[in-house]
Amino acid sequence: MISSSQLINKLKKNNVNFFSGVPDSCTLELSKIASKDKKVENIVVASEGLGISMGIGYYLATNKLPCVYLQNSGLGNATDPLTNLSNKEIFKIPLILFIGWRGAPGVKDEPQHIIQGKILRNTLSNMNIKFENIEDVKDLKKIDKLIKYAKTNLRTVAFLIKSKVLIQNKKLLSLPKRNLKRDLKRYQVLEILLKSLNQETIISSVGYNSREILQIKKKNSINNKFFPLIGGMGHTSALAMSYNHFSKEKTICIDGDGSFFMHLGAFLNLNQIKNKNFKYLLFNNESHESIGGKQIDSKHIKFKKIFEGFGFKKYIFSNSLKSFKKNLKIFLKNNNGPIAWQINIGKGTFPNLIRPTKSDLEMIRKQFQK
Ligand SMILES: Cc1ncc(C[n+]2csc(CCOP(=O)(O)OP(=O)(O)O)c2C)c(N)n1
Repeated sequence: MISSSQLINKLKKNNVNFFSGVPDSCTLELSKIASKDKKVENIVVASEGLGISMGIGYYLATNKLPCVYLQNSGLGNATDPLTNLSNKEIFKIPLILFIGWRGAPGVKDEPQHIIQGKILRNTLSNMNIKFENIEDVKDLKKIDKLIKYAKTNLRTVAFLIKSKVLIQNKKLLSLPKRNLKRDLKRYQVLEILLKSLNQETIISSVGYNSREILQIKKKNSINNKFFPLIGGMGHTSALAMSYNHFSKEKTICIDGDGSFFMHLGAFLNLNQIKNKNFKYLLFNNESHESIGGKQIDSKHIKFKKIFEGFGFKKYIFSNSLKSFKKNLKIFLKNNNGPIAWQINIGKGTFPNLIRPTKSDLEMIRKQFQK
């Protein structure tokens, strides 16, 4: 195990002062300490490919090595700029990658991480990216060596970080204060919403919302059709729009703000879908709560303008239980959509929140198309 301060000090000694990426449970501590450390800059981006682009921009401007962190599930998002832009065959831009290694062989993990975990090392080798596994303080030496290689050869290199390798720094735990002031909780809202449904189909995103829905459905025997995107972060809206278009069923798409921003371009096609019974519900907690609460810097964003700009016919907003209950009727009854509902929530989930098992997923899949 390594502390995030040991890691960032090692990187700073190698003159790495810029960080960017999408944090995950394995790399979160690096992102947190990089935000806290006044001597470095950290930009949390919406998608992993954008982290690579930020890194390339930084290198072009400063000639210094950038550090980009991501989970292996986000490597697909980063592949294009890594292979078609920064690669040694093209512009030879060296980047330091820290990749959260979920589903590493021999480590018990959730079903959605197994394949990516297994193929990660081969994928990196095929991309001509040298890598090292970092598990312990003694591995810090590998960082010096590989960074030297990156600098000399203008090559991207990667460090793989499994779950729980970076020790939690208790001082860096809390979410931003403004989130803590919000009373409304996602699970409160979901409990009322699910009990008020008629025949609506629910499609939900990576993060806490899908797990909470599964828990509420199990506890209350709610049988509405339900498809949780336990992988494919950011793809919820496109998948739900397509399902709504082809099935014509009343469809409620439930998304976290991290997932919403990751592939916001999905709403380009809202106009082609033209379904009046497409309902989009955004849980905005200004954070990636389910991976430890890293802040999403979105306080300045005008969500209403985004939704209206993309062509949603109606936008509603709630930040209290009272306004949630009032808007619930409008949301469910609306037949002249698409309608978007932004709900600002505070942090917090069920104690002992369940994680879907392989048999849950098989059951969900069967029930969805029966
Ligand atoms: C492509 C990809 N990148 C990163 C992750 C790691 N990850 C899982 S959930 C999550 C945060 C999701 O944030 P949000 O949608 O706001 O939901 P919340 O965590 O707040 O419930 C992240 C970054 C992932 N699963 N897939």
